[in-house]
Amino acid sequence: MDSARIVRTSCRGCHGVCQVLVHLDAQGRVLRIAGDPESPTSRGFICPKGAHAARTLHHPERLATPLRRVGARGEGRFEPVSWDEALEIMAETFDRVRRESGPEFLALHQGTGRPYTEFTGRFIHALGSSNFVSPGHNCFLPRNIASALTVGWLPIADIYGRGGATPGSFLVFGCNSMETGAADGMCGAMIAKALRKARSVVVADPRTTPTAREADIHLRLRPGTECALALALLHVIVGENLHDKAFVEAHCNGFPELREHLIPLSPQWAEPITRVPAEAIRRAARALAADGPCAVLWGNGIDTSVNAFQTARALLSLMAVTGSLDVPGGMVRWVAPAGVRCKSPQEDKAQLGMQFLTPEQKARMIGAGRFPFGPGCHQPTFWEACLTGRPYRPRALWLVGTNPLLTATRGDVIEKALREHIEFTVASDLFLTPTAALCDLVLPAAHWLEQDDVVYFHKIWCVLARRKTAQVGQARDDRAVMLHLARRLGLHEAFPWADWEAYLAWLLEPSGMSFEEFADKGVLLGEMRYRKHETEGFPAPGGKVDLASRVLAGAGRPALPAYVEPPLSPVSRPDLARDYPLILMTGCKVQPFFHSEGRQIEPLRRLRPEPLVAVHPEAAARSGLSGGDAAFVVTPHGRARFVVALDEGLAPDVVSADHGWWFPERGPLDPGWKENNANMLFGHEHFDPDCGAEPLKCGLCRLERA
Ligand SMILES: Nc1nc2c(c(=O)[nH]1)N[C@H]1C(S)=C(S)[C@@H](COP(=O)(O)OP(=O)(O)OC[C@H]3O[C@@H](n4cnc5c(=O)[nH]c(N)nc54)[C@H](O)[C@@H]3O)O[C@H]1N2
Ligand SMILES: Nc1nc2c(c(=O)[nH]1)N[C@H]1C(S)=C(S)[C@@H](COP(=O)(O)OP(=O)(O)OC[C@H]3O[C@@H](n4cnc5c(=O)[nH]c(N)nc54)[C@H](O)[C@@H]3O)O[C@H]1N2
Ligand code: SF4
Ligand SMILES: [Mo]
Repeated sequence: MDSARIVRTSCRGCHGVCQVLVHLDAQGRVLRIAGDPESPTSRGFICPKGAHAARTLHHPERLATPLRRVGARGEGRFEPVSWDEALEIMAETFDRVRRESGPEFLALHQGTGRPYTEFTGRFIHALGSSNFVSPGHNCFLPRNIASALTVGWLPIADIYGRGGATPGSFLVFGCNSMETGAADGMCGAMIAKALRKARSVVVADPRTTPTAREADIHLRLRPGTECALALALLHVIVGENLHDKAFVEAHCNGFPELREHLIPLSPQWAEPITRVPAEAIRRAARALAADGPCAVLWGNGIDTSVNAFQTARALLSLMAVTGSLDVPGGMVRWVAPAGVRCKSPQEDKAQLGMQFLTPEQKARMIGAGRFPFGPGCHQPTFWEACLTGRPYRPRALWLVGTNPLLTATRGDVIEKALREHIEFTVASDLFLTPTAALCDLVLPAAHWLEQDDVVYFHKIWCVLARRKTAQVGQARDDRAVMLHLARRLGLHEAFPWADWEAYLAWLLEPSGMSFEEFADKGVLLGEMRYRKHETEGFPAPGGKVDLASRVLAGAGRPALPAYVEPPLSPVSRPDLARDYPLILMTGCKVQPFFHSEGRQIEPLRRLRPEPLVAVHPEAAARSGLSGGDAAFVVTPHGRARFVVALDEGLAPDVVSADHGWWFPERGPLDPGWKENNANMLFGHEHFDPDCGAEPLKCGLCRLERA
């Protein structure tokens, strides 16, 4: 297999930072994709999603042209149209809705953070609508917003140790990217490497993940009680005087209040709540403090909870009092490479184009004010409004890279809204997903192998180059489409760039590099500096780490992190627990798939052929089930079918079900998206009061033989 050419680029099969080598034949077809051993961010690592990316690129069912619906909604009949026609329809409709009803009747709903995020918020905000919808309330953004309010920037585990030291202790708290590949801009393999060097590794996870199995201490908590655990860890660190006094004195506001607040929140208090022995909490806290600087790896395990925001605040306090913020081997603040217009996380608001909204337009957002620290328009509130028309019903919706029938809760509400209630719907995707199949217009999006890009989305370590190596059909980069539409709709101030190439050139302009020169370099690293607070302070309210937050208090929320029992638990709802005795976690990520993606990619599907529910053998036996049996997971909201996978690493009353399942092989008319849909097992009743997160990893259920 001689390759004619090897292109160095970076993968976007997930949120990772893996640099890869794409081997092409003389005709320019992809022969093989391998990890790049010289990459400072991934050091040769590649996961199956990256290695098989060309299967997605060339998949026979990939969308190749824009499609316009010709039959009734959901009938699956489409005809190809040209890009010119598709863009004309969109521009005309968006303009008409904006003039007739007002810009808020336009909405944009994106999926997880992907390259399009650079323009999605900016586009809809520049139009004058604040209805920018995403899964961000359940993912990453609560941690981001809590960080901005507490520290002023997003702390990142210093796993590369660019200051000469990797973390001495790790607290892995509801994060499993070491197994799944990558998340939040961190390469799982590089984290695993740093974990092996640490003196102490503490894993807080209800499942016995491979990382938990190898950890020094595994705190196998009851799902949804992580805030209580974090507070008890803090209680020990502060109560036993293990905290960094000099740092706290110089750089924190509200420490005396925090100390006072923690007095009753002892390991003995936390033990019956979390089911973690008090002694294990004490040992963990002492190890984290003694072996620090302490790096925290946090993830969806804390996001998908009604305590998401408060847990993030508690963990930020832990980073602060252990003196781990912005020290080598601690939780560091990114230094962007000089000469590239890649903005820092603090400038996200500007990047999202918030400045283009008037206060009145902000107030017209669906669900405005419902969650004081929620990111953008709250996804479940948005879909309910589409159904009920309260406070109003959007008329035109653009779905960019999202499959909410499967990845959001209440797919039934979303289906009805798309079928019956929204006048004009557009989906941009690589495939005709169950969601796209209900839309009026479908746009073929470019795969990462089809993109030239300056990659800085997560703003963590580096800026990477992505190089276009292929073009299939008429697929287009989402951002090029947005640029084009923005110009047609007169959004020149927000989108001054003539085209995508002009935008990339603008990003690189201060460096004096052309895109080609940049792509040849492949990666730019900033000049890392630590302890920036010693000269600059912390850009949080009050100029120091804000342990007792007046901003939260001002919003009527607890100034100090507080634990709340999950709304659907054996403790809060013993009445329900009689019929639904098991605790349900959903959507722990698996390596072969990215949410609802990848089911049609044969080598990935072989790694996980069917939707699984992990069950402790005792619980399985009590429900009359064995491994490999088909079972329904039943909640008060619905039932979904899974195959039982026995797992002794779980507590006997905890089960964990896959999310995102549909069966592309059955065709677009009946891809089976309702049968195994973990997200239809939840209602729209329970949310984190700060950020609107949903308790997707702590519900109640029972198992029934299917
Ligand atoms: N292969 C692959 N990689 C991905 C993704 C994917 O779908 N597939 N998705 C990407 C996205 S969008 C994201 S946001 C990230 C998410 O990546 P992670 O943050 O790693 O998210 P999860 O795998 O959902 O959950 C992490 C861990 O939290 C644990 N957990 C569950 N409930 C609790 C709890 O109550 N308390 C605590 N402490 N822990 C709990 C779970 O058992 C799990 O091991 O991954 C990204 N990377
Ligand atoms: N029960 C449960 N549900 C969850 C979670 C959980 O833990 N439990 N996790 C949640 C999390 S963390 C997230 S982030 C959401 C993710 O929710 P989504 O982002 O909706 O999920 P995906 O299935 O990854 O992506 C949707 C579509 O994007 C398309 N796509 C991929 N790349 C591109 C691109 O560059 N452009 C365009 N236009 N399309 C593209 C894919 O083909 C796919 O059909 O799911 C959430 N859902
Ligand atoms: S971990 Fe993510 S970025 Fe890395 S190879 Fe896999 S899919 Fe690509
Ligand atoms: Mo996510």
